[in-house]
Amino acid sequence: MRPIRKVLVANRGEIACRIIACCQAMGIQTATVFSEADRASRHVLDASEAICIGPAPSRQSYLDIGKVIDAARRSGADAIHPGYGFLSENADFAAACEEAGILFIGPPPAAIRALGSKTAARQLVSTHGVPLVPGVQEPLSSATDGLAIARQIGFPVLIKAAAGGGGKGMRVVRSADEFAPAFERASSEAAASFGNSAVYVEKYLASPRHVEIQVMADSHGNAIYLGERECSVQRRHQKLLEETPSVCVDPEMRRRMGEAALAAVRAAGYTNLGTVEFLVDANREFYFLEVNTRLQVEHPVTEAVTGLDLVREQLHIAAGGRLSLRQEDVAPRGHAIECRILAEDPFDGFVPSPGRIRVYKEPRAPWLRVDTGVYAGYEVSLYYDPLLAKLIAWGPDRPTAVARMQDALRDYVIEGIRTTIPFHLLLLENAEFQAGNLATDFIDRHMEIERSGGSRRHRDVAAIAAAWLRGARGAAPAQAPAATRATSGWKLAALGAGRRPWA
Ligand code: MV4
Repeated sequence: MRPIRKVLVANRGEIACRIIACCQAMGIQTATVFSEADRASRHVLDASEAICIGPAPSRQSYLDIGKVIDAARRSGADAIHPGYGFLSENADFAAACEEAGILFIGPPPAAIRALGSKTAARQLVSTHGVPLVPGVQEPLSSATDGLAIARQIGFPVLIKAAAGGGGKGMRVVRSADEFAPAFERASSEAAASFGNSAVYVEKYLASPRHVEIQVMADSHGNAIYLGERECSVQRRHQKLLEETPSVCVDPEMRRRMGEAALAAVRAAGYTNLGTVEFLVDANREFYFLEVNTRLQVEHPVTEAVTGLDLVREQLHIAAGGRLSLRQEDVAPRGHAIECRILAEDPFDGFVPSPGRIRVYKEPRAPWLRVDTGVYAGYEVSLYYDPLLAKLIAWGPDRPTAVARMQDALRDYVIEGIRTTIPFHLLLLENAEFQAGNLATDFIDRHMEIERSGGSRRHRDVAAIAAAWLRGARGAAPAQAPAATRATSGWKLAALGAGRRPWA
C-alpha cells in the first residue's frame, strides 16, 4: 500500500465538496482548483488549499490537463481525484497524472481507453459473454448491407452512430422501405455531429429501462458488484431521479446482471469504481450499453443501502488496498431515492435559472442526505452544469422512501432562482411512478410538463391555484409562494388526473 497524504480534487460543485469531506474525515489533506468564476464557491472554502487555474470557461480551467497537473505539483498532492465530468474519463489525463508521479484515483488509462469507445467496449464485452442487443457491432457499409441485416434482426430496428452518444443520431426504422432514407440521414447527421459517419444497426427496444450496476475492483484481482440503480427517469438523456433497488430486478436477475458487469470490467483490466449500464426490455432481458469509468453523480443511493462510503473505497483501492468486503458481504438494505435539484425552471421548458440564492434551507431528518456546493448568497452562474444539490432519502421500503422524499422536497427552500423541486413533487405523486412503472420515455409518456411545454403562465396560475388550495384547506393565509417552494400546479394537475384549472 502507498498511503495517500494529500489529494488534489480536480472538480467543483457538490462532488468536489463531497470528496473533500471524505478526505478530511480520513485525515488526508486536501487541495482543490477553481476558476475565476468560482472564487466564492464552497469547494474553495472547504479545501485546505485552493489554486486558481484560469478563467471561467472550462476549457481554460477545469478541462486544462496541464494546469490541473501543475496545480497538483504546486500543492504537493500525491493523488488527484477527478470527480465526474471534466477530465474524469480522459485517458490522456490519467496517463499524464502517472507520468507526473501523481496517483490518479480511478481506473488505469488502458482500461479507460478500452471502455471509452462505445463500439470498442461492445466488441470487447461481446467476447466475454455479456449480452448485447441483437444486431451487428461493425459499421454498415451501405444502406443495402444495412437493410439485409435489418431483415435478419427483424423490424423495428435502431440505427445508431458508432461515434455517437447521448441519443444523438439514433433513428428508429419500422419497415424495409424506411431503411435507406433513415440510413442516409443517420450517416450524414453522424458525420456532422461526430466527424464520423459510421453507423450500425440493432433491434429497437420499445420503452426500455436504464439500469446500471455499481462495480468495485482492486489491483489484487478482487471485483464485486454493489447492486443496481434504476436511472430511467431522464429528460433529453439527463438523469433527474435515481433509485435503488430497481423494482424490475429480482435477486436472480441481480446476480446475472452483476456477473455480466464483472465480466465486462474484468475483460478490460479495470480497477477502482465503475458503473456498467444496461437496457432492460419489457421481458426483463438486459443488454449491455456502456461502462462509465468514473464515480457517478448518483452514487449516494448505493451508499445509503450498503452503508459504504464509495469515495473512501476509491482512495483505499488507489492506495493499493484490497477490497474491504467480499461479494457475500454485500447486503443492501431498504430503498434509496436521489432527486437532482437543478437550477432550471420546469415550468418553462427546464430553461436554466441562474442568479443569487436569496434563501437556502435544507430539509433535515435521520434518513435524509443533501450533497451540495451552494449556500444562501451563492451566485449560480451559466458557466457550469446546473446541478445545485442532490437530495437523498432512505426508507425500509420504496413507499416509505417516496413519502420521505416528498416531505423533504416540501421542506427544501431555495429562493431567488427556479429549481426542479416542483417537478420532483409532481413526479413522486404520479401514479405510474408510484407503481414503479418506469422507462426511459417515462416523462414523455406520463408527465404533462413536457407535452404542455411547461409555460410560465402555467407556473403562475399553478401558484395561484396552490395558494387557493392552501386557503381552501384553512391553512395560514398563503404568502406569495416562494419561487421554488412546493408550489406545484402540476400537483393539482396530477391530483385532477390531468384537469388543469387554468385550461
Ligand atoms: C437504445 C434504445 C432502444 N433500443 N437502443 C439512448 C442513448 C444511448 N445511451 C442509448 N440509448 C438508447 N438506446 C435500443 N436498441 C433506447 C435508448 C434511449 C435511452 C437509453 C438510456 C437512457 C435514456 C434513453 C432515452 C432515450 C432512448
